[in-house]
Amino acid sequence: MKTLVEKSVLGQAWVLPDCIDFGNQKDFSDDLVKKILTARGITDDKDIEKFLSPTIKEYMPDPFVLHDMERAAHIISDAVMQNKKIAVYGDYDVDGITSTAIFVKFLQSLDVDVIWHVPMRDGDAVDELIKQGAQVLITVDCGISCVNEVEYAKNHGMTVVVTDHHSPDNTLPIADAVVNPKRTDDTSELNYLAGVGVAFLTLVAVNRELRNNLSDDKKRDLQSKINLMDYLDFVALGTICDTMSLVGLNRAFVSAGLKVLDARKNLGLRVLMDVAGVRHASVYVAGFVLGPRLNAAGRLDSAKPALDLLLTDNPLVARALAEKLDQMNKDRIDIQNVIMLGAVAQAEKCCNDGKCSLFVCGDNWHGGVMGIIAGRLKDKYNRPSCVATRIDGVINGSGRSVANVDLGRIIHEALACGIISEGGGHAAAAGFSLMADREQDFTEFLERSVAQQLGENPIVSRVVVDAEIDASGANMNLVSRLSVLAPFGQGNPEPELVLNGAVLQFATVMGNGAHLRGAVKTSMGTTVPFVGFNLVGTPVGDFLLDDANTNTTISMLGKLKDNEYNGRHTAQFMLEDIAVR
Ligand SMILES: [Mn+2]
Repeated sequence: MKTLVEKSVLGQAWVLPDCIDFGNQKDFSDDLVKKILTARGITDDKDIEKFLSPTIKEYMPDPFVLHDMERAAHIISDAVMQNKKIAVYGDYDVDGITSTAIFVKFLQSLDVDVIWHVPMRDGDAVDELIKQGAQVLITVDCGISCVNEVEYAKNHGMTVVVTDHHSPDNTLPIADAVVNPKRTDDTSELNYLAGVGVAFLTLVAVNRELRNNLSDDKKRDLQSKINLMDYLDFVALGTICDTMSLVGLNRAFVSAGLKVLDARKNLGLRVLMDVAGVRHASVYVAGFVLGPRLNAAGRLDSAKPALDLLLTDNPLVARALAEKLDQMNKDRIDIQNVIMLGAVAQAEKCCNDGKCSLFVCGDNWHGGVMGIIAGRLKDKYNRPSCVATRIDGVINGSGRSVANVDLGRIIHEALACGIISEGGGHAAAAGFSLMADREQDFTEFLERSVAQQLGENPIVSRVVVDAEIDASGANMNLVSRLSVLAPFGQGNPEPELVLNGAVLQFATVMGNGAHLRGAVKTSMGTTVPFVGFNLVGTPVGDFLLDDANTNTTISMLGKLKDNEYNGRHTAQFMLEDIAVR
């Protein structure tokens, strides 16, 4: 890594992978894309070519590479052929409900007697499914750690197929088939899939099995009408909202799925897009417009209305559900904003006390927004942040961490020494619960552990830049050159650029007063317009809005976007930070 800027105006370090060096070149060669990919670890010419054409055809594996898939496909297709009653059991987030939806849709199109269940935030319901006479239980996006529930279902005569993508514990559930790419004995190398990706591959396997074995004319006829590609909008949605890395098969799912979403084939999603006021599908729309609305119900109460929306074919019902979810999302934002005020006040105090970790806790805060708030605090204060709610003597919370602190490890250690009563997670995110009288112990343990992991390294946020170029290169030509890297998202971020030699022309506050826009002049005499969201009130905003800085030469960090206005396309820079060099 080469350090471009040690300390930007926002106090960040800007670093560049060694293999990219465009310096102040005004016209960079065609291998810009190749260099960016190389820096991101895609080095082989063949892999680069494959990356640049993320088609299902190119990426689709044989689903039977997944451990236990053969058994799962057998059980499910047999159940279909023998007209058994099947229950689908999902989770309450977007990944869980999209997984449930594709399974239910598939089975319904085959005239199977299918029932489904998504949990409330608290509570379980295998019993309910048994009472309703289900003979086969299929779990999607969950089940791997439900050892007791699976055993219970088995003891009551059910055949159980678990499909999941969560890391297994030491003991696998005693299901008849357990499809999970994170099983230690799974060799598929598909452990980056979302729950819905695993569910989709299971359907591909079941579909193939049915095609080979169906004898009943009617069912064969029904099966022939199923086009699994129509489900890819759900697969894309679940994959994006579960923040899976958009690499490999996920990249293909998302590319193809966004096209299905854009074709507005699913009634529920189409109406939800209308209610939210968006026309076109994108990773952003899936992750930040549809996702929060579909998640809102599960966060506040039960995911049922969201799942109902995905499954309905009644336009009036769809409209009512979409409006309900939209309202629930507004309620969620209100709840979140109130809690955020309290959380920020506590966090400021931690920072003033010189702490390198944040633990904030409130009485009866809504548990459904703890993770979101922890993420916000982490971004705002650049410290590992835990946010928790205290209800009836018990504290439940979520944490989010910065790049150089493994929070999951800390939570596991806290569990091992009995400070917390439950907990788990990975480096960047974790969940935990403890008795209220251990709050002080946990706060101290967290601070000590974070300090230990940081050692001598102070917390400096570091931005990895994809390319440094002369500002004159920031034009539509570059936008279209970089667009071959899309779809962008988790694991495949939009290229982060540094524009050098930009001479500030003007900057002005826009919108509600939080954002600003302006323009710079380049060495070639061209102008590059920029916008900066939430920069007013930051050191960058102060610098740009100060008239004394007009005509200063700056380096700008951000992303170059296509800005369409009245049918005209121009390159616009989304400014995030600046440096004066
Ligand atoms: Mn999931």
